[in-house]
Amino acid sequence: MTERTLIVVKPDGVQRGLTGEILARFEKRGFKLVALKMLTVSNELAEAHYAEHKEKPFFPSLRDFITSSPVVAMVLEGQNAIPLSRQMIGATDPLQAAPGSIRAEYTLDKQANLIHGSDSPDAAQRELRLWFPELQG
Ligand code: IDP
Ligand code: MG
Repeated sequence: MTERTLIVVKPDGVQRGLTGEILARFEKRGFKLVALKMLTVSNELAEAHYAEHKEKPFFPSLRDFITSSPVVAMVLEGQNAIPLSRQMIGATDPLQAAPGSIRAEYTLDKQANLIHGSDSPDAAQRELRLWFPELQG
């Protein structure tokens, strides 16, 4: 099934110069790049995007992190794009991130973990509306 997913290279990934490398992994895998933009996340977008985490103890720190400097957001398309990209990204817990996954290759931090990817079709639809309203229609 062809799916679209939202991928965001977080501030740490952009600052460390890993945007191209991360995008290249998805391109080489066979995903189609549908849209791409660099932006600084507002508090409003951070709170809407991470609404499910609003009550978590780490939320204030997460909001400060994601709004701290520019990110690169992209829409990727491909067969099973949502679960496949999550597999390529690796688990949130650094100790659980599969060897070879993006997080396992480039980070050991649970918060500054380089990349966001939608985790379900519902999340992808919600996040794509939020980040790329210009694509809807
Ligand atoms: P995900 O990005 O793998 O889907 P989520 O559990 O949805 O992980 O959490 C969203 C983001 O919040 C994570 O990618 C990470 O940046 C941050 N985060 C999650 N759990 C923690 C934590 O326990 N401490 C600090 N930051 C966290
Ligand atoms: Mg998540």
